[in-house]
Amino acid sequence: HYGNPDWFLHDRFGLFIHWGLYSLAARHEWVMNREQIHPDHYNKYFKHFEPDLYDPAKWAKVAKEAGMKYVVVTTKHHEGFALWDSNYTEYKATNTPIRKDLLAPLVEAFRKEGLKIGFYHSLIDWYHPEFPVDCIHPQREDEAFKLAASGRDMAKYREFLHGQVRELLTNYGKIDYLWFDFSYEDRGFNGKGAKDWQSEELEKMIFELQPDILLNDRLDLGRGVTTPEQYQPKSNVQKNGKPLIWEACQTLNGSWGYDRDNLNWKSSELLITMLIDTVSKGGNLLLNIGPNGRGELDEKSLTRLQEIGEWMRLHS
Ligand code: FUL
Repeated sequence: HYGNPDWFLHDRFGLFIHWGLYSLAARHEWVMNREQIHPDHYNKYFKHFEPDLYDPAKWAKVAKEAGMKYVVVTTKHHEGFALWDSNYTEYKATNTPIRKDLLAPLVEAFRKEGLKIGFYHSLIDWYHPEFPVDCIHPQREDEAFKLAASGRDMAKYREFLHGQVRELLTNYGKIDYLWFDFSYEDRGFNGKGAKDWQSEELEKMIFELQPDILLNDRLDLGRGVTTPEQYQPKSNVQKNGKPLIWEACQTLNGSWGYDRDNLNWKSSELLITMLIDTVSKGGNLLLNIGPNGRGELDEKSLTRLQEIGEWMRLHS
């Protein structure tokens, strides 16, 4: 049940990309939740999503030059918007003003630079009409919304979830890594875990479609790559005395999605120290960028990736 981790353990350093409608809002990928924005209002980002400066070949080149060996891109984040031309929804890139599948050219560009391909996929969906309102849903305090949503059927949502995963693992060639996000059974009202996603069945389908694929640990099955988020573990990561495969997931400034007014940028020196720290403890580093709503990488991200690349070259 574990895919083949050999390349992953060898490669050690990957690029995480958070890119979606929230990039246009420009203040964190949880903006819909944090500001409890109603889907009808959030819709403006969908109507105006037109990343005219999108150039995945440039992103791939920047990653390659930084010494990164794989990419993990958000196919769909919690907001529910699909970056690809999914048959299961109208809420997708091909129906925004850009009118293109944005995932296909990205996969192609990164493959061309020799990087392995990973898909981030949100188990959570704040747009889908059958996803029950729960403790972390943006409309959790909206009584009228909750009443209208009371008949929502998780089984129907699950069909959609499994269907979209099937599409992603069928239409884009060999996918090396699937990064699900996330389970929260213990977080309160209607919290969700393996039985809600039917994780066992989902995992079975995934390995049928992509026998060598690697999975992270967020399907709530107690296996897969362990993914500590925004902290550096104290030592190598273990379970019952046995070392685990793990990946430190880190941001450049505390936000995963593009956050225009953020002032918390880590220095290149700190990021390099984090890379060394991670690898010295037997882990991988998955370092994130948040391109903006026009598909551009801001100067601060670019400089940091370039400086990491300079250090990598100096130290072979
Ligand atoms: C979390 C998500 O909720 C964040 O938005 C982000 O995608 C991070 C990598 O995983 O659990």
